[in-house]
Amino acid sequence: MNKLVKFCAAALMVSACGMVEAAPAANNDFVTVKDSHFVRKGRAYYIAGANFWYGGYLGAANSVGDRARLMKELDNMRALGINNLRVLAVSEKTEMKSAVRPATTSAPGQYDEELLAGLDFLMAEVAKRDMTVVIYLNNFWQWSGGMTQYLNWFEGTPALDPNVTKDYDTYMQKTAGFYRNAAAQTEYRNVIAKIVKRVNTVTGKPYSDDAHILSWQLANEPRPGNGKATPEEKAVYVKWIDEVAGYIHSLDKNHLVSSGSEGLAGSAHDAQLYLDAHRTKNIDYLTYHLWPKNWGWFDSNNPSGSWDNAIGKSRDYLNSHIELAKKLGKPIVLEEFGLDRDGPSFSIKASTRLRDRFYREVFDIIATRAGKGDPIAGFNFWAWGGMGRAANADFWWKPGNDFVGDPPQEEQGLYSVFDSDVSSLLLIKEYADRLHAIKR
Ligand code: IFL
Repeated sequence: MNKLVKFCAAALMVSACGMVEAAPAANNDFVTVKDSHFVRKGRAYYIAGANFWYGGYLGAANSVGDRARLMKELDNMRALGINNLRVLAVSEKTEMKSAVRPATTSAPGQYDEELLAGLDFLMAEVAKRDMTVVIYLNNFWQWSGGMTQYLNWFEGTPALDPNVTKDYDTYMQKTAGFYRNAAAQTEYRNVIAKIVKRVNTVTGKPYSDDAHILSWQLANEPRPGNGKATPEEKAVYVKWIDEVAGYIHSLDKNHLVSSGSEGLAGSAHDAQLYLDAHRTKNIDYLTYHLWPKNWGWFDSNNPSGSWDNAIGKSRDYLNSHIELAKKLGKPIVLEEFGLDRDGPSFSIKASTRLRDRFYREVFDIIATRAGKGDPIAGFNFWAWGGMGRAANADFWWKPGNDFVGDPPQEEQGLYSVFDSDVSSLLLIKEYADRLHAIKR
């Protein structure tokens, strides 16, 4: 407890001292890519980031949001050295139970301006703390409505909730139909234009002039289909990434554009496909995600029996993607990874020994390779739970409950890092400091 109090006091001091007011962006305030690395304000820029999908929701002025909490979360993250957030921009209203509600888009062309202003508030507060944000504009998964909901609108097919059907292969194969549906693509581009060309209602600044946006991201974890995607499906996916990224660049010359891909695990384990999808000049850097338990490498009911396998495969995954980035001469960001609490348990009272061990392995590879000059630009752990707490005995989110790092398709507490997880927070701070100290 003593350690926690000391940590929090130190954290608050750093955040209070470090606050800066939003100022007009100078040209070199934008994150750019030079020689396979990020540069900002004339210096190497490494990301020690968090996933914070609900940041815009917390920013809403109505009862959906909690601005006081949002400001405290940002202060606490900044005090840990977290300098980047990965945030959801929009959500689509759906009947699916495991999706967040309310949604920013209630039907094609109908947008909830009050909720969208939450993203404005978030961006205004991020600017005061000089952090940067990756903003994703769609979701391959159902927890924000996403591509399956677009298909419901424009194809009339039911939005598929794989939490209910339990059939992920069919879900992925059908959801990839989104890339081929012309009407869905038109509405998706309308939404992109609405966000990218938006003028922040809090600061009065156009988003396209906001140097605190690191990149626009096409979607969370877009996949070409399932593990058996056909050559045609792969070609459609590559073309979609190129064209949508090009469209975003045509609207906004200042910001980077990224895909949101998981890497090989989200590319039917086809390295050529992953390279082809990220080769285009319209994609400025590569992304990848690492999920040992989701991918069956780690069994949290048999941690000692599966640990070596999980860590061996994770190391290979981390390193091999850095080699792929080298081939394309672009930076790469590990923008999601996580492991569950000991037990396994969703309870905030459960220890996080295994997670911390896993985080250290991941951080160590990233910091070591970044230190050597390899094109790994940093990480976003999944996900910041902060002050949020699960309200229900079964850990499932219901409207009105706190938002945490785990979206509503998973139990709250599965992968979230809470503000009471002192050992994890200290670890994040240790490696954030290491990354920020790298000079080039
Ligand atoms: O919550 C999940 C999220 O949809 C994602 N990737 C994996 C997370 C944890 O399962 O993008």
